[in-house]
Parts: sequence; structure tokens; C-alpha cells
Amino acid sequence: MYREKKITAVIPCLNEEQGIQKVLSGIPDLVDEVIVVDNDSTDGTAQIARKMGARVIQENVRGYGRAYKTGLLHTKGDIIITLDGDHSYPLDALSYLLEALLNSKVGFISASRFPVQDPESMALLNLFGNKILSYVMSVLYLRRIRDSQSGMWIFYSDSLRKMNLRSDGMAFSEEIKIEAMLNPDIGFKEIPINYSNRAGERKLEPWRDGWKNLVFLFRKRLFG
Ligand SMILES: Nc1nc2c(ncn2[C@@H]2O[C@H](COP(=O)(O)OP(=O)(O)OP(=O)(O)O)[C@@H](O)[C@H]2O)c(=O)[nH]1
Ligand SMILES: [Mg+2]
Repeated sequence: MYREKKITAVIPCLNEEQGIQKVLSGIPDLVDEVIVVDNDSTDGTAQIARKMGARVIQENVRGYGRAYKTGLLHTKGDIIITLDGDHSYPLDALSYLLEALLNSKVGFISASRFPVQDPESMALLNLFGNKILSYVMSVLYLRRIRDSQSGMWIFYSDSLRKMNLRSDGMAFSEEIKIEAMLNPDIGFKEIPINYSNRAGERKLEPWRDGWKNLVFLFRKRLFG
């Protein structure tokens, strides 16, 4: 609990046995419920997460967005925080992000990895792709977006009822921000955080995922 609010963390994981252990051991006590959404990981992700007290939800259909859509259905908290299972997002930022949400007029905060604090933390190709996608998103929606691909968000759970979330893939990250941004009942802002190198193997395919995310932005802008 934090200031009378129940807090749920949602973490999508695909073969993150190295990272998830570190993430779960660093989750602060103010988080009441931790949901790990697993997609049939072939390593020890689910077992480790269960052993460390997380609720593990299995989703059979692959995809980052798909995992989120399933995981979010099971949350009981008033406030939801999200992050990757690869120990790249700073757990010690959770309390200030929470405080920022509670003191803010907006219902959705996205943690921005820009300006980059540690140049080693993000692969050059990811950095380049992210810059392009964030620029395109900013132009299409006439609003400065620093980090369109951030996977660390903090928002009120009742915002979910006001959003139309469809993407099953990596574009979910863009979609949830756009839905928050366009809805005057929610509202969106970014707050900078420190980012670190991921633990474990990369799964992102920068060219393929980058292209899909770019197409998604144009489709979403044109057809809603
Ligand atoms: N359940 C589930 N989780 C996924 C899937 N794809 C990615 N994830 C998880 O979603 C989070 C974000 O994916 P990453 O591969 O870290 O993507 P990224 O942060 O853009 O790329 P990196 O720079 O390599 O970390 C991680 O915790 C992944 O394990 C999936 O298909 N299913
Ligand atoms: Mg990651």
C-alpha cells in the first residue's frame, strides 16, 4: 500500500530467469501484488517468479502486448506499475514515480530513458530506432514524446476501462501511451529515469520490431 492505494506490478517475461530474480528481489514493500506474465518460457522464469512470491499467469499466445493485455485483466491494485523482467528499469525509481503520479493532474506517467544517463545501457540500433519512432510519434500527435518505447509506466487502474488496447506485439508500448495522451480523462506525461543494460539474452529484433512499430504509428494515427 502507498498512501491508501493498493499497488500492483505487472511484468511480462519471456525467458528472463537471469533478470527476474534481480527484479523481484528489488521490488519495494509498498508493492502489494506482483504479476509475472509468462509465455511458456523454456527456462526457469516461471518457477523462480513463483518461488519469489509473484503470481505467474500463463499466456499461450506470444507477444509483448498480448502478455500485457492478459496480465492487466488480473490486476487488483488501484495503481499499476509496469517494467521489464530483464532488470533494465530502476526499481528505486518506483517510489518517486508513485509520488509523482499522486501529485500530478495526469493519470498515466511513462518513465523516459532519455536523456540517456549511461551510454552503455542501450544498444546503438535500439537507440537510433527509438529516436526515429519517438520523433514520428511526436510529429503525428503534435506533442513532444521523448521515449515512445519505454516499458515502465505507472497509472491508475481505472484508466484501463477508458482505453482501447489492441496490439499484441511490441507496438503495445506506443498504443498505451497514445490512448492515455488522447484521452482528456487520463492525461500523459514523461519523467526521466536511469536505465541499465539488460540481464540475459536479447529477444527484440530491432529491424523487424522497429518497422512494425513504425507502421503501427501511421495506422493508429490514420484509422484510430
Ligand atoms: N510474456 C511475454 N513477455 C515478453 C514477450 N516478448 C518480450 N517479453 C518481455 O517483455 C519485456 C520487454 O522485452 P525486451 O526484450 O526486454 O524488449 P526491449 O527492452 O525493447 O529490448 P532490450 O533492449 O533487449 O531489453 C521483457 O521482460 C521480455 O521478457 C512475449 O512474447 N511474451
Ligand atoms: Mg528490456
